[in-house]
Amino acid sequence: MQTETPKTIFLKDYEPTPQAIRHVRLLVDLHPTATRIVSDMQVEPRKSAPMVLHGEGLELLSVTIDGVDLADHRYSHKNDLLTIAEVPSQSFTLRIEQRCNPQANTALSGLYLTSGVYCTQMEAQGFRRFAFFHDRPDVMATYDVRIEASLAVPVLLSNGNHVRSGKIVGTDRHFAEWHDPHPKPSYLFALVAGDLAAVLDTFTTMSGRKVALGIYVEKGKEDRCGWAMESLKTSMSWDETAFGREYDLDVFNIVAVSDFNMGAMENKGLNVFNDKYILARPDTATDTDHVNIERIIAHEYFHNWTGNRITCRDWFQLCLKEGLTVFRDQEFTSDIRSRPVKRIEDVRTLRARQYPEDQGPLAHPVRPASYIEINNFYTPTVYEKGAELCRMMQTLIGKPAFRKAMDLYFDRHDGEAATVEDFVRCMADASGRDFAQFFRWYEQAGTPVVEVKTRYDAKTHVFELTLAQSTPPTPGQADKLPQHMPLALGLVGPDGSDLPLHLDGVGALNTPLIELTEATQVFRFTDVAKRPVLSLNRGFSAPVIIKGEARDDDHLFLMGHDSDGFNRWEAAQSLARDLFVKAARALGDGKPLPDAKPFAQALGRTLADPDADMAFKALMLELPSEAEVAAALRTDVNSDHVRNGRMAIRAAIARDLLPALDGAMASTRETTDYTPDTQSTGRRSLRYSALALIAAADANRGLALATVELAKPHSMTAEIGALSAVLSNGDAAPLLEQFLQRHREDHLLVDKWFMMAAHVPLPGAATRVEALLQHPLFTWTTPNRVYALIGGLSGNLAGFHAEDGAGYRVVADAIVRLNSINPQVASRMATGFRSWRQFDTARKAHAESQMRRVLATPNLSPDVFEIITRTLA
Ligand code: 0A1
Ligand code: ZN
Repeated sequence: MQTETPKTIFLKDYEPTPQAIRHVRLLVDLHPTATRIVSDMQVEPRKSAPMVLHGEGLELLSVTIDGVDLADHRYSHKNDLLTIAEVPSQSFTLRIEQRCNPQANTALSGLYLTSGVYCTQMEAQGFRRFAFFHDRPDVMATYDVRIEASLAVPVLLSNGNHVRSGKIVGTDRHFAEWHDPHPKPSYLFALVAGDLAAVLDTFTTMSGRKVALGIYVEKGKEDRCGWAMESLKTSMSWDETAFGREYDLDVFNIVAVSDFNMGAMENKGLNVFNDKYILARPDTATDTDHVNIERIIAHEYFHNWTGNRITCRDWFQLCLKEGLTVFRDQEFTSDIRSRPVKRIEDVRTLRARQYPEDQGPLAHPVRPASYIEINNFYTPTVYEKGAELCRMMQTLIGKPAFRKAMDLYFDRHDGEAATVEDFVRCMADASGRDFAQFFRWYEQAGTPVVEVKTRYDAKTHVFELTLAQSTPPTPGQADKLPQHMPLALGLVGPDGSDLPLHLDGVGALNTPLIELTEATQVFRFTDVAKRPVLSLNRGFSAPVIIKGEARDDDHLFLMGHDSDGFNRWEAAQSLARDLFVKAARALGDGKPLPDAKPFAQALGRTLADPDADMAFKALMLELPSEAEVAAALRTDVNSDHVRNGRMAIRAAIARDLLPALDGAMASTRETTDYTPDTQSTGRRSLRYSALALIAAADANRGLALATVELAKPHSMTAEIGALSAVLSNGDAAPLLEQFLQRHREDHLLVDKWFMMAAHVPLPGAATRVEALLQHPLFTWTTPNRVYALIGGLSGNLAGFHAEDGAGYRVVADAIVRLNSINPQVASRMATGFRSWRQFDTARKAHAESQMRRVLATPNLSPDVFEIITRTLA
């Protein structure tokens, strides 16, 4: 049982530290179990007050001020704080000597050892597990670092520019020194040391400076770094063109490690990556992996300006760097790949990850007002919804003004720890627009709902659009104020073309956009010659839920005719979601399933459309997920009905489409060598979406086709595509086993195997996962493996939400186990419970009792405590 309730931190309590730390000199003497760190800090008092430094799990060896050792009574060390009661009133040097144990660090926060490599992860609050410090983002210092290590650890890296290295005479040790001239917060500090291979390259910046690029990986993996290196160079030149941002050090290094809690980390000049987002070869990584690598390399690189040069004043401002950097990486992918496809994919991610958060017990504003454990706030809301807010501001002021606002932001705040207010003020100042109401998006949680009513008067040719917005209550926020929403729209005429937009009181709309600011607002369009079909929220211009009166035939019409590709896809999604919802209800009520024929026919027309590209067709074939269907049902959900209903409708659609699907398979045969370009990626995604539907229509044919693909796979995309297509077929088990035997030496492919095994949509998933926990290749200390197997189970709707509660029990057991190994991983697994209240009474009771069991665990981490208490509240 939790002995003390962990402390809540509030945004309103922000205060700067009484002392600034301007420069840090570090000596890091590496040893697997006892690394000694001597830090010399140049301290500048701001006012007279004790100096209280963070420090967690550290052995304190000595404290010195200006060369004088402090006697014990002049400082106290308790509750992870080091308090020096009296410090000089003028600038002074504080030297602290401390020790930590990298080998024992399974939490992977601070300095840890992974496969013989020393590695740090300091965000958000890992630096305090390495050295006593004002471990918060508004304390920015320049750093000089000297690393000493055994000669068996040849590569010694830190942030900034390399100064010198050499042997330490008379020992079997050596050193390297690094200097980072850019002031940075402690969370951006990094150190890596190990016997690593380097892949080197260079990049010349727009002003002609040559930057040395290095990717460091486990020896033998050098041939898997080409794509990451190419992506890095593409990112560097894109940021110059799109945002005028140039790189600012002589070196840019990336290290790939296999034990990492998150995807990657933007440490200044020394990014550290989960190796799943670096290593790629056509036969080891799928198209999705390639695109993710490109995207995440870009994301971390873009942080150099949005996050590093301008950082966050406090952790409540996390979206300032994360939302903005996601927005920037989304724009990057849109520019170098396909903008419409990227938009659809981003909205799918938002709906799959952020909407369930925003509509459940873990809902929080993009800028939260309080937290217990900041690591719990690296969420889809902060990242993905945060990016949507940047996008809406760009939509409201237009691209040129947005670029001006960004330039102003970089000019005004370079070298500072800024706030969301600072950022939005730049938007307002550069555009002359008022963002006061818009700011509510940062402070109000929940997904707004916009109810649509339309009326067409054939006599006056007026089309009247009434929009009513509301945001449901979320934890701690019962009442919501209206938001400021940009809504792109079109009125589609009977021939499928967009009609001109004349808005009453405004005139012709140059940009097809309206702004909803009131709770209810009426927009009257004049000179509308024929009854149009409304296409609202084009391009998903606002992250809301549109509830309309639109009829199925309007959706079918838009699916075939909307000039906005996003809304063609959206219309198809709505129709399919509706069918799945009706099917789940029908199974509950013992009624016949709805007729999917009209939808299947419309989908057939899309497949036959010579103007639609293959990636778009593939997206049209990806029907809404079980989780989306459960969310649409809202309460009393029976996950078996959701799965079975969806499967039955999908099979019916697929049967109607069989000739078209065969055609898609025939036209997407692999003929050339693998390249991860947009066209080839689109072709392969169509191929494996088609194969999955063929398998849904005819299990044996699907299995036969997959077997052929797998006999001599063309690429990892083909292997994973073929295997995923037949997972629901019990007879596919040998194919899955064959995949493991082929790839058991490759840890990233073993992760894929665990994930697929957890996703098998057949009854008994929890029991199978429980058995796999005993598999010789399963390990609790590697986050990727846990995310694959345990995360895989919570992503398996009917498996996790099984009626007998077995799914909840297996995940709860895992959380308890992980709590003492790695609290961040444990709490991420705990978020799997976030939608528990949507389910029926029996399931809810099981979920609740498992969460209560977790809550009663001795020494429960604040991470898990916070997630479970909020989920149960
Ligand atoms: N800032 C990184 C993600 C990251 C966040 C937290 C971490 O440890 C708790 C690690 C990495 C990014 O946005 O890529
Ligand atoms: Zn980030």
